Amino acid sequence: MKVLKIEEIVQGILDGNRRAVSRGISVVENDYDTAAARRIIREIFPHTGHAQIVGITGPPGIGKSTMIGNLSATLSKKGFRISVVAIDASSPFSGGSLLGNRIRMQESLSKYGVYMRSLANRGLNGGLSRSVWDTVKILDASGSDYIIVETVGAGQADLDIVNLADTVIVVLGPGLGDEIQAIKAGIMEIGHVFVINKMDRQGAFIAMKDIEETLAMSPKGEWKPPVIGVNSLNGEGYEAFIEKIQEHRSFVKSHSDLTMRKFRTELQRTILEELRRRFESDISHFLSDNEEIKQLVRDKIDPYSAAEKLVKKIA
Ligand SMILES: Nc1nc2c(ncn2[C@@H]2O[C@H](COP(=O)(O)OP(=O)(O)O)[C@@H](O)[C@H]2O)c(=O)[nH]1
Ligand SMILES: [Mg+2]
Repeated sequence: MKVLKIEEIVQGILDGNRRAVSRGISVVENDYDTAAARRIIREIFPHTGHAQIVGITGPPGIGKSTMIGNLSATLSKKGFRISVVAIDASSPFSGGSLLGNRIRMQESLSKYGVYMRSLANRGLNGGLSRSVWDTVKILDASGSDYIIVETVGAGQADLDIVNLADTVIVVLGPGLGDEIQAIKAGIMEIGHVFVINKMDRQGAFIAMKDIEETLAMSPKGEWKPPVIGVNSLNGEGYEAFIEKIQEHRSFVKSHSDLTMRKFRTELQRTILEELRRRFESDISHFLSDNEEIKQLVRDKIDPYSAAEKLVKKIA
């Protein structure tokens, strides 16, 4: 197979060519050629902004992957182009699902032409890594209408999804036991649509009521997060669910300050990463052989005071 040149990758992405999309994602995922990765993003960026980025988060086993199978099939049937990104999973259909179930899901994805990609997450401080942001841009420029991102269901990466996604779906359900309070702690503030999955199971209505009550006590913004009950095994509740996703898209589109805020957050991260990259080698070089440092040690100057003194010389 011929190796694609950067300009072929860029053109292929804009044409919606899957091989070019996959190559492009591999370039931004691996750090071996930063210049190439940056060039791809620079050239495709003017063609981004169409897709709705939908983040799906919730505890492991709650049914996120099953849900994505249903969502992407339903949206595809309506004529939309769907891409799926699974963070930190060898497949988005690993976890609790049975093998047969997993194979059926993948079949339905390929039947409807859904593009699927798994990414390892190596973000600083446990947040989502830069490659996730870049991957979403590539999928956006390639003509996706919806980009569905499934997070791991534990920790910082799940909260960071609010910075990446236009619409955050928080999935909860019956049977979470006492853990529910810990799970809710971080996640309640980031959801735009709350979905109670497994409505066929006992305790689903209680779970739904619990979430509604928690939301009723939360501070109110202009968007009131709805709570929808679904059964992902038979598709019950999905029409109402998809309606809410589309409603939230219209809400975001009519509030340009939200887009601005997202851009500002991304810019701030990019600047911090750039500064870190730039100063890291300078600092270790500066510290490696420095008479002044030896003196600081001899004088028993504490690291805070020493750093304050030295920062002025490096930066
Ligand atoms: N009873 C019931 N089981 C479900 C439902 N949705 C998903 N499951 C099952 O829950 C298990 C975990 O699903 P999965 O999608 O892998 O969860 P994830 O870890 O959140 O991605 C699988 O065995 C699914 O078949 C539902 O609505 N009702
Ligand atoms: Mg999963």
